Amino acid sequence: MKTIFSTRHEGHSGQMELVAGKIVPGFEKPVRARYIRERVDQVRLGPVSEPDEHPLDAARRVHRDDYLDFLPTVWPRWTESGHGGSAMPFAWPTRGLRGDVPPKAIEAALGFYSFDAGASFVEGTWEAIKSSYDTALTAARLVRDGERSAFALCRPPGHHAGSHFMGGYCYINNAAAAAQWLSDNGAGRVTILDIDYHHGNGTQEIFYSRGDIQVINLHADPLMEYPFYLGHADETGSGAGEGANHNYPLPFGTGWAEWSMALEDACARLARFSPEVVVVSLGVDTFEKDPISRFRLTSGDYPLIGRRIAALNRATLFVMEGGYAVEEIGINAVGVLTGFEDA
Ligand code: OKP
Ligand code: ZN
Repeated sequence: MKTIFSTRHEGHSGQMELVAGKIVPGFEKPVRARYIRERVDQVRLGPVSEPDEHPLDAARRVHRDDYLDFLPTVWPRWTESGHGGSAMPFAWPTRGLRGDVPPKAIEAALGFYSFDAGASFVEGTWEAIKSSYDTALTAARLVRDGERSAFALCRPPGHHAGSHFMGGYCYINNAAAAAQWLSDNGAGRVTILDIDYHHGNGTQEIFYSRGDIQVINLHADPLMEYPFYLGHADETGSGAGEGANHNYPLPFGTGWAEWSMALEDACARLARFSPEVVVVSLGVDTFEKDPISRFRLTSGDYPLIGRRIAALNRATLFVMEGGYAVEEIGINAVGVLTGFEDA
């Protein structure tokens, strides 16, 4: 399997995040991608190459223009306003406020285009966002051109980013843009199978009323876990998308026995939809030692996931999402891919 990877993510570093009342260094840090890259070499998964630059056209198919135009302006405007540290929102146009008037002040515009304080900016953030998007699109093209599979080693992740909002370490929704690009370039029906620990609320929002792109999510129950406000079992799509969205909310402590049963049901649903391409939002924060998550998958489980996905027998694009146990992140993420290859 070919891997697409760029070191241009590294400038997105040292950004801060708010955890339980304290501002702390972000869990989503450069070493995550570096360790996965190293593991790809260790197990000789296949060649690793740099992404090509892609225009934002595919991103514009899944995000609003004003949102995409906003992202590269954040850091320059933040510094021009005399601010340092990390650019981070603190006020949101929620119930009872106006959500239709974009504020001019950068501190406020950040809140207008986000749903939480979890997607902050430093100087290198836009370059990292763009390289992550380029990585997804370049790997998508490999699949379009006939590869059975490809690995987009994206950082930052994307699945919490919606049509006009960032959040949860995510800015551009890489998997959504890749799925849309594949669909626009001959793939027809596409399924996004999101196996990250957290619900992919952005991906769900983007495709919720569409019947051509199926979205399936396995994740911690939003009654207890981030992102809290989406990801329930009764969210099945709307209009033309009715029946094309499916959520598997699972309790804290879920291990392989229960998780793999949900995956089995998800795979049956996927097979009934019969997509030409599967885009896997690959998070390995389901791992027992993940510092921010509460599932109990073990390193030995990840190759089994890959094997099950391979049995779907469809062209498959893996797009990296979460995973914060950095010591084992390479073993776990690449374990899915070797499991797929060995099947
Ligand atoms: C991104 B992805 C930690 C707070 C959680 C946001 C988590 C974003 C996860 N105590 N903050 O889905 O892996
Ligand atoms: Zn996650």
